[in-house]
Amino acid sequence: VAVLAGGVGAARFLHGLVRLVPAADVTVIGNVGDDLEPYGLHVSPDIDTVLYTLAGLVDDERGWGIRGDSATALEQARALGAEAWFWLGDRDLGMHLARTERLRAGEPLSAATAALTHALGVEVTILPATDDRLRTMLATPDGELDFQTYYVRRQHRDDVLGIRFDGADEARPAPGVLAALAGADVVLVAPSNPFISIGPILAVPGIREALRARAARAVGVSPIVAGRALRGPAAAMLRTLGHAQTPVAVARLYRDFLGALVIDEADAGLAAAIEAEGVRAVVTDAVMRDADARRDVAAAALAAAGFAPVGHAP
Ligand code: FO1
Repeated sequence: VAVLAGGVGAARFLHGLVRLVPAADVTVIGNVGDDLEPYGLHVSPDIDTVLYTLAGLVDDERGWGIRGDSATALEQARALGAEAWFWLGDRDLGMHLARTERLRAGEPLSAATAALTHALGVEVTILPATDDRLRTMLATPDGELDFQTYYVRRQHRDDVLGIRFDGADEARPAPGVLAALAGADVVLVAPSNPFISIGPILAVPGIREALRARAARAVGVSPIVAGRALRGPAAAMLRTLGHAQTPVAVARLYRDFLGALVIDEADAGLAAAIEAEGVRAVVTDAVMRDADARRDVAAAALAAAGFAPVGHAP
């Protein structure tokens, strides 16, 4: 099973999926468009969110970072006059030190990610969409902002008028990405923001083409329920970018490679409009309230792909 994944929503979905499918049979293709280099350290927030969630380390309330982490280093930096608007816990900082050391030694991001995944005892394969530099840039009324300035520093309050993926044209899929997409029995698109989480993955030349080339079309899970995003600015972005704030817009954004879209019962009335886009609509309770709900949403996506889970560990 190959899964296109952003941050928190995707991580929770994957947490449900690995209760149904052996972790070793799952390959995540992760977003690197929100990566940043504070203090010269390479931070891959979406990949770390997936990693920490699957390792059982994540701070469940926030959805990112490590549960119970202290921030002594950051507080000291602030005391010494650093701005430090991007919150980095001490243990999380250790992750970025370990990653950056590998990158400085010449390892590609995919190799560093594999080593860190293994070190945390996570059996899922996590592939960054690309090893090359790709950064999400947002056009706003105040000018163009890099992703974390928009998202964290300015609390995603700016209207997003356009999106650009800096470096995407020259980026190549990381080793294993195209093979995973071609060879998977099932490709799933996690309930992530289509513009800023899945968009940067699809912007890597060759990835969208590989999805289109599959005989068994991908199955997505809508991140939009009842006109709202499960989390983050997806609904507002749909509006400011000229789309309806509904799963119909999600179906339209993915229609060239998507076979089915899992939507929430609250949106059952939109099924016909989704099917008019050429995408089958599968209605379920799609809100991941707790661990069982994560598993049930993953089960609905697998079933929509015609794949019966093997009844893995509870
Ligand atoms: N999100 C915030 O809202 N504020 C932060 O200071 C912040 C720090 C941070 C550090 C490491 C990490 O892995 C994630 C972090 N996030 C933070 C979350 C992250 O910026 C976003 O959730 C994703 O990039 C969007 O998918």
